[in-house]
Amino acid sequence: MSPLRLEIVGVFTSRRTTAWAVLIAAVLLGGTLVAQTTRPTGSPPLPPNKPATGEPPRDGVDLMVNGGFEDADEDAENHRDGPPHWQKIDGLVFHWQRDPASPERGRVIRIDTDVDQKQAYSWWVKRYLHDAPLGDAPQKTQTVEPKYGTIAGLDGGFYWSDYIPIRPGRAYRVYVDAKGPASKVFIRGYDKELPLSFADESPAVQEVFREARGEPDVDSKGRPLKYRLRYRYTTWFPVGGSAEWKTYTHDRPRHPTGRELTEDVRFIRIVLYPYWPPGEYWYDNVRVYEVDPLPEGGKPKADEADVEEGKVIR
Ligand SMILES: [Ca+2]
Repeated sequence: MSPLRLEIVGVFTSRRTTAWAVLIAAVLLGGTLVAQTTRPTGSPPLPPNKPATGEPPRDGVDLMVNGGFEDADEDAENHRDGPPHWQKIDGLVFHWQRDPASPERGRVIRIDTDVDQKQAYSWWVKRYLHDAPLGDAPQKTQTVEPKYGTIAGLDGGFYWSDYIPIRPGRAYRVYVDAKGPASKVFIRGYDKELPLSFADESPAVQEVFREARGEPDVDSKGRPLKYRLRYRYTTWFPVGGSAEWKTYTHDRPRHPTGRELTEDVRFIRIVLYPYWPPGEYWYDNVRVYEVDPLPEGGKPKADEADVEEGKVIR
């Protein structure tokens, strides 16, 4: 291995500098794929993928709860300041509001990835570890070009649903209304309902939370503690890329229990995932429908490997 290659690999070992590593690799290799990474799974950069639009079935049963974000959280301590069945919002990166350009939509989710990661992490410790009220959310600081230190360049603006029960042997189709730059929607599968918390699938944020709690970062034998991802199935589809609201879906239904190693998946969560470029991404009407499985189940065709189903991540 050449010294240059070693240097790239070394940079990659730090989770919080993944974007830098991608940038360095892209520059060194003459590539232009800085924005096309799939950071949640640590996958290599992906080629652009054209979002597909489509309308949901008229007679289908929507399995998503509060996918239109109209309900307010009734939990007293949350002061009705967010949509139930979804990740608690922070008022800095994640906003629950109306779209002034489309008031008929009611409440929607706006995710701002043009937020400095350090500012977001500092606020997330207060908001999610110490229950700071939403009203204390800071005004975002001015981000600096080329903005690689933003949520857009590092973590991405992950926004997770709660669990949605699914049935063995069935397939699923997800529809999402989106406006803004292109982004991704992930479908992640679980075999049981593990406790949920903010950023529960984000090792870098968990590392920050652990430090904030004063917990050690090594085990009793001095080995670095690793935060394990918990989902067993993942797939995604592209949405957005328009200044107008559109309804997006995917060409093939997805089969969370269709492969040998993921057949015990019984719950899915939906993840709205905008990242690069830094900016504002809007979402509404997330819908999940059970549909008939394809004869070949979850086995992807070779040319669809970038949206492969049932990828086992542990
Ligand atoms: Ca709505």
